[in-house]
Order: sequence, then structure tokens, then C-alpha cells
Amino acid sequence: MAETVQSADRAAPARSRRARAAKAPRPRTGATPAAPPAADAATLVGYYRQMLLVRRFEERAARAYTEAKIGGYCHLNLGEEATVVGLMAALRPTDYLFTNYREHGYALAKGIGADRVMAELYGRSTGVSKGWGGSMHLFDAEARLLGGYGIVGGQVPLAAGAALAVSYKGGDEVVMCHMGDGTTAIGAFHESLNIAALWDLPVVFVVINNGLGMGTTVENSAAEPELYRRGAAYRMESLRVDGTDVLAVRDAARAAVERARAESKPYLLETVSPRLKGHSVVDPARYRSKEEKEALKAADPLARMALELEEAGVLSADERDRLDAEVKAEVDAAAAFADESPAPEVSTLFDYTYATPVPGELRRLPADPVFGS
Ligand SMILES: Cc1ncc(C[n+]2csc(CCOP(=O)(O)OP(=O)(O)O)c2C)c(N)n1
Ligand SMILES: [Mg+2]
Repeated sequence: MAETVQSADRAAPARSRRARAAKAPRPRTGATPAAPPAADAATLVGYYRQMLLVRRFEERAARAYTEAKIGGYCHLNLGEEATVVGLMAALRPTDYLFTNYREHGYALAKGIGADRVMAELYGRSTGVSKGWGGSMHLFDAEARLLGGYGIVGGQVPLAAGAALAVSYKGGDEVVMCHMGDGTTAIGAFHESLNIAALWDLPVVFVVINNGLGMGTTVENSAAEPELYRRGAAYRMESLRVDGTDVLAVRDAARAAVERARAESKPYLLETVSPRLKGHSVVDPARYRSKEEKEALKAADPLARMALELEEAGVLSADERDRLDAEVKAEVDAAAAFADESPAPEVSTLFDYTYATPVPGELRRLPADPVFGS
């Protein structure tokens, strides 16, 4: 692997960093490595089970939405399960994660219980964000999931800032920041990559390319549709991997994360995995032809993995059915927990929004004086 700079001196003045960077060879960019990486049977079955949990959780969320149990927007990871599990397998529990609004699966794979994630979708006080965040704003400081953001690209500069904080404190944590393909046209994406490269920040940017930003294809929105190549503009190493292959994703992400940890270098990883359904649960995806929808169904990565594991003698059809029943029970229990949980108290409306106290009085605006008026 062609690496560039020996060791990063985070305290070096910007000018010497720039001089050093000017001498550095061009960063490596490329496509998925040819040889598929290996894993033992238990690991593979473990990944399959996690992918299944994401799938069944999302299907259940879609159903709950139609039953009016979930309000607001709701975006699902259907088709992206291998990317979800592969990326999270590359992180240590102490590493930080920033995502966009399509994040239920990431919360689950980062170890947050399905019950607390579902309760948040239902807007209940037992949810990860105490019911005030909803589907797009899952947040759990203990699990180091720092959001869940609804503004396209909003999370990217925040992730660069978190990486700067880690660097400043001399920690060895890495920040991972996900975004969709459409996000790479947002100004904040370029500003963040630029500063991360200039300041040697330990952040791994991951573009989750599902081929669409709402109903617009990557080819219609990006002058350079091979999105990982955008790293070259910032002399940042970058790579594209097959996002439907859990091991390929894990190994590429692991290399990027461990390099960020050891050398304090940012990285741009692109994963490619088609979105199986609409942009959000209310999008019937009419911009897709019937043939395209059928082709997507036939190429479902979860079904493909199940078949591959069966053919390799790793997971029998019976064992797969047993796992399915187990996961379904877990998701049913999560939905029941959410249903039975109370809504948050209105008086706590501002408690987690502002750093300073703001009374939760219905007729007082946040900018009004809090004390002595
Ligand atoms: C700044 C901003 N502009 C527009 C929107 C509306 N919007 C929500 S999602 C989305 C598409 C984003 O596509 P992509 O980054 O590919 O993510 P995906 O939904 O495919 O995961 C848009 C335009 C928004 N939320 N924020
Ligand atoms: Mg997209």
C-alpha cells in the first residue's frame, strides 16, 4: 500500500505541514481489491445475523409508520445492510460515529439495543434521544454515536471538528462520518475534506453511494460520478468498495480506520450498494421502472449472502430459519417496548436542546430572558 507521509506531527505549524504535504506523492485511489478477504464461520454467521436484524428492524419500522406509530420522516437502510455491518465491525467501541438521517442500522450495529432505537422512532421517552429526536436524530454519547443529522452535509464539518478535538487532546479515537452520494456536491463536504487533509485529522469519511439523492441519479448530479476520486483534490487517500460485500467493506474500512489512528490521516471511502426501496418510507419510487425494481429484488444482497453461506456449508437453511425467528422475536419485543413506553413530558422540551437552562414554557421563546424578567 503506497503510503505518503511517515508520521504526522499534529502540533506542526500549518506552513510546515503544507511544505511536507507538497513533497508527498499523490494519494492512492482505486477500486475494490480483487481477492475476497476471509473470515471464520462464526464471524460470518454473526455478520449475517446483524444484517438480518437491520433488515427486519427496517421492515418493522416501515410497517409501524403506516400504522401511524412513527411520525416525521423515516429513511431506511434496506439494501445497505452489508455496508452497515462491515463499517461498524471496523470501529472500536471508543470510536465516534456521525451519520445522516439514514441511520437506524448503524445505531443497532454500534451496539445500541433495538428497543431503545425503536422507542426513539416512536418518539418515546425510553428512546436513545429520550423521544425528542425521532428517526433522523438518534444520539447516544455512551455508544459514541454523535447523531443522526437531517440537514444534508450537516454532520460533515461536525465530524471534522470532533476529529480536531480528539487530535488536540492526544487521544487515539477515530471519527467515522457517513454521508450519501448526493452530499458530495454540498460545500461543507469540500470544506471539511480540505481542512481534515490540511490538519491531518483522524477522520474517515464514508460516502454511501446508493445511486440516488432522492430521485436524482449520481450521473445526473455529479460531474465526477466516481465519487471516491474527489479525495484526490485534497491529496487524500480514497477507495471504492462493493457495499454489498460485508467483508470487503469491513477490511477496507478497517485499513482506513487503523491508518487514521496510527498516523492521524483522513481517508475517503466510497461504498456502492443500491437502495432497495424509496428515498423514505413515503416514496413509492415511481422514477424507477418495473424492470429495475424486479432486478433490484433479484439481486438482494442479504438473500445472496444467505445462499453463499449455505453453499459454503456455513449456515444451513434450518439454522437460517431459526435465526430469522430469533431476530423477528427481538424486533417484535422492541416494537412492544416502544408501544408501552410513555411519551416525554412537555416540560422537558428544551432540556436537551440548549446548553444553558431554558424554561419549557409554552409561551416563552428560547431567546427570551430566562431569569429575572
Ligand atoms: C441542505 C439540505 N438540502 C436538501 C435537503 C433535502 N434532502 C433530504 S435527503 C436529500 C438527498 C440526499 O441524498 P444522499 O446524500 O445521496 O443521501 P441518501 O438519502 O441517498 O442516503 C435531500 C436533497 C436537506 N435535507 N438538506
Ligand atoms: Mg444517495
